[in-house]
This record gives sequence, structure tokens and C-alpha cells, in this order.
Amino acid sequence: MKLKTIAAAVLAITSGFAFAQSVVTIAHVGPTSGAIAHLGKDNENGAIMAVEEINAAGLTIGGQKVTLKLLTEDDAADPKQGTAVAQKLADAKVSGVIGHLNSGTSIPASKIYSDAGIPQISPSATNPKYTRQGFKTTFRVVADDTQLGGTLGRYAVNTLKGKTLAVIDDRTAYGQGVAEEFKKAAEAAGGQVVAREFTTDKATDFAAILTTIKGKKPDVVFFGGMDAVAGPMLRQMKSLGISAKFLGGDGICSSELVKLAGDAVVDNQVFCAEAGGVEPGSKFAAAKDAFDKKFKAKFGVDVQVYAPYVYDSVKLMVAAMVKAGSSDPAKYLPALAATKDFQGVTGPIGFDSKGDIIGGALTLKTIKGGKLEELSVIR
Ligand code: ABU
Repeated sequence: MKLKTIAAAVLAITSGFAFAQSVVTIAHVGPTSGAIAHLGKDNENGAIMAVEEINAAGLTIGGQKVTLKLLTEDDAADPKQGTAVAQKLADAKVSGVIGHLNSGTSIPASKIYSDAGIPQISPSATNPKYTRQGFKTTFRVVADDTQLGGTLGRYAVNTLKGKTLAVIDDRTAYGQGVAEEFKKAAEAAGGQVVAREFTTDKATDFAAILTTIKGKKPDVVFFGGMDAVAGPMLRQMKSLGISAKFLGGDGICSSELVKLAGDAVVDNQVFCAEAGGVEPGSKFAAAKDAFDKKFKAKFGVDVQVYAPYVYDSVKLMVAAMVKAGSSDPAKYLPALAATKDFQGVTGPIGFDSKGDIIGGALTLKTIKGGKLEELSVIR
């Protein structure tokens, strides 16, 4: 064998060995197929960006240089597919999971990760139950539906002066939960719910429920669900001549909604709340702006909603590994749970005893001039 070939073989064996010893694998899960694939891809891109930056900067855990590897999985926003993916990742013994996007997938998957001892951070699942199951491995970096629905319910009555309200949900863990919280808060503020209707997260025809709602002449329509359904619903509201204010939670608060609704909405008709946010003018606002620009330059598209929350989730999970000096979940989980003031692009992140973000914010937005415009950040 020639010297060069021997050298190459030795290098391959050596680097092969080094690779096997120094790769830490984490996973991202979201719906990258189906009606909300644009949101799943947005989240996945946030994870890709964080992992690339971490590797470019160089990562040392417990004195050993390591490469961070990202596995990406598609749960199609489907609870069954979500649990199948979670089991696959548990069997693969990944060091941590960022996801899932939906409450309906995050909640059943969380039991599998908990049983396997794998830390999970959801960047977007807002159903309160997610962190209220007593699992030590379950974390969330956004506000929950109690805060979202409650704030929007009070806003509809107190600020928008809605006296009569119609409430629709898509029967998912998220949609149903946030709609009930909205209804509770709106009624407590003195509003009257004159219609309570249901659809699904796959529906495209809302003629029956919108016709019923039109007959009740509500000032406000609230929809608990995602942008892929809200867009066509707004178009059909316009066709039926319903000009009520339209409110929804973080699931509709995306750049995609503006495209899907198109000219079916007028300025200051649609209001939504992102389940996080940073105060304008703060150092975090500058970091978030820089993130948005970097994301656009890298992927050629605007952030939808949650990409920065995924980005922060990856970085804070890795920060906990560095602090603990280990990527072994049993060793770094206490450091992750003890996170109190991680400086993210979405603001400071710390976890309470349930794994929920401490002092999570909401950002109220409206569609104005064909764009989502921030109204206020509420803590
Ligand atoms: N938070 C809205 C979208 C994700 C979910 O909770 O299902």
C-alpha cells in the first residue's frame, strides 16, 4: 500500500472513531407535511440555524469537542404520527427533542419522552395540559392558552368594545382549549357569546357555521385554530357579508395568514396574539430583528411565528449540556430545569417548577396595510 493511501486509511479510521465519540444528536419534530407544513418548516429552519451556528462557533461539552447533529422528523400535526415519531426518537436515544409544534402531538409525545428520560422543549404547544402532567422532562418557552385566550377575550370586550361574540374552534387540543379560555374571559368581562360553533383542522367549507353565525350578528368572531383554516374562513366570511372583527390566538398569527386571507380583510379587522414577544426598543427587540433578517437572508422567506422560539430552545438546551458538562439527559436535565435567565432572541427565558416559561409575554397584532403589525406586548 502506498504511503498516501495508508495515511488516508489511518485518517478515516481515526476520524471515524472520533466521530463516533463526539457527536451529540438532538431532534426537531413538527409538521413538515400537510396543511400547516409552512409552520413546521419555519420551526425546522429555526433549529437548523441554531445547530449550524453552534457547530460553526465550536462546541465543547465536558472538555470534549463535539459536533451537534440534528435529526428532523415530520409528525404531520397528527397525534398518532406524533407518538410514532416520539417512540422512534426514544429508541434512537437522542439527547433531547425540540417540538412538537402542536399541542395535540406534543401532549401524547411528552409521555414517551418522559418515560425515556429525554428532555423536550416545545416552542409553540400552548395547551396548559402539556406542562401539567407532572413530567420532569417537559418544557415550554411560550405563554399558554389560559394567557392567550384570556387576554384576547378581555381585549375583544374591553378594547374592541365587542358586546356579542361568536366562538368557533377546530376541535384540536389547541383550538378547543384557547376558544374556551377566550369565551370564559369575554363573558367575565361582560360580553355575550351568541354562537358556539365547531369545525375541524382539515375543513375548507364553513358555509353552514358562518350562515348560523351571520344570523346572530356578532360584533366579534373568535377562531381557535390555525392559519390554514382561518384564511379560507375569512374569505368565506367576506363572501357572506360578515364584517365582524376576527380574533385568534398564535395559531393564526403568522405571515401566511396575511397571504391566505388576501383582500378578504380590511385594516384593523383581524387581531391575534403571538404567545411571546419582546418590548419595542429593548435589547431583545434588536436581537429579534437581527434574527429575522438573518433568517430571511438564509432561507429566503420571512419568519412565520415560532422559528425564533425553536432557535432559542436549541441554544438553551445546549447551554444546559455545557453547564452540566454532559449531553447525557440524566445529567443535564437538572441544569435545564434550573434555567432562570437564558438570554434568547425571544427575550429572557427561565422555567418554573412545571417547565413553563416564567413571565411569558404575548404580542397583540393586527393586519394593517397587508402586513401583520404589532400593537402591544403584554406580560
Ligand atoms: N399554539 C398554537 C399552535 C400549536 C398548538 O398549541 O397546537
